[in-house]
Amino acid sequence: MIDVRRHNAAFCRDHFLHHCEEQVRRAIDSHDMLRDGDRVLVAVSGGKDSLALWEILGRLGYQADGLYLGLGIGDYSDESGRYARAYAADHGRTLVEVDLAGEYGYDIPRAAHATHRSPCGACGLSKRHLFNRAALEGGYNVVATGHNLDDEAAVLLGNVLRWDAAYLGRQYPVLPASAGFARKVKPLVRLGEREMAAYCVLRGIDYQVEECPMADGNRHLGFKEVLNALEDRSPGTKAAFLFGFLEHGHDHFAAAADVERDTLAPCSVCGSPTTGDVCAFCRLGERVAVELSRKAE
Ligand code: Q46
Ligand code: ZN
Repeated sequence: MIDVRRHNAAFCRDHFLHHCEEQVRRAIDSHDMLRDGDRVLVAVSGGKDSLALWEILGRLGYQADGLYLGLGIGDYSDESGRYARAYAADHGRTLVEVDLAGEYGYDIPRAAHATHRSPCGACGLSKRHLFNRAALEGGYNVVATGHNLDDEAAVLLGNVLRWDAAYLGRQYPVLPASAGFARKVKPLVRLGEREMAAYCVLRGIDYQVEECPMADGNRHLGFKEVLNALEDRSPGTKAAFLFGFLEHGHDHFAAAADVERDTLAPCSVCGSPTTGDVCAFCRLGERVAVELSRKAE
């Protein structure tokens, strides 16, 4: 059915499905991501990675509910929400929903416009904040996201090109819980994008195939292209880059992330941990509100 060049292997349907589930099990075990009794909230976008993750966690016997964030990115968001809801309904799973516009008065296109930031900047910080908040408020102690090997290698390349020590210190498949933060885990780090798409197709999971229309300014797409070109010439490069860093490089940067964590204090508006007085999410909301009221005058 499918070859995976970095493993120098070709799989039939059943062995491929087993391979994917086994890679997730190994990622969870080797990084001690999940334990008995954990309440897991899976960040579900309606795309292949998050739906495959939700499916595999269920098959591995973990209790995991989904969280869908309505980002308000036009038809793309409407359709993504439909895939997430359909999966939950068909599989009898609980999907928690948070709607950015309904609950905070703005969506991602408006936030990007009002703040003159790239949509992905506003979107990324909103997602991180709202996933964590929804987990804590819902009594979940773990947030699981569908970041795969390609995503993580691309983020690593970006962080290395800037030698961003604090980001490198935080780039790890599991971030332990700390004051105001649920544990964060990335159980798909051992699986590539193409494997996740194939997994969904073979399991009959319908997912949002369209890319987000606001992804144009997303730097990670460029990093992915570069890594794909390298991978094409020399299969296994991406995995060697990421896993080499996790094994040999990450520890050297962990102290930089610790220093940053030690400076965190509750946001004066929402109480989430932040390095400033008001957290980035609340500042974003304030700027959008000011801009929208200015326009209304
Ligand atoms: S949803 Fe948001 Fe992504 Fe769209 S605006 Fe960018 S970050 S590309 S994963
Ligand atoms: Zn805040």
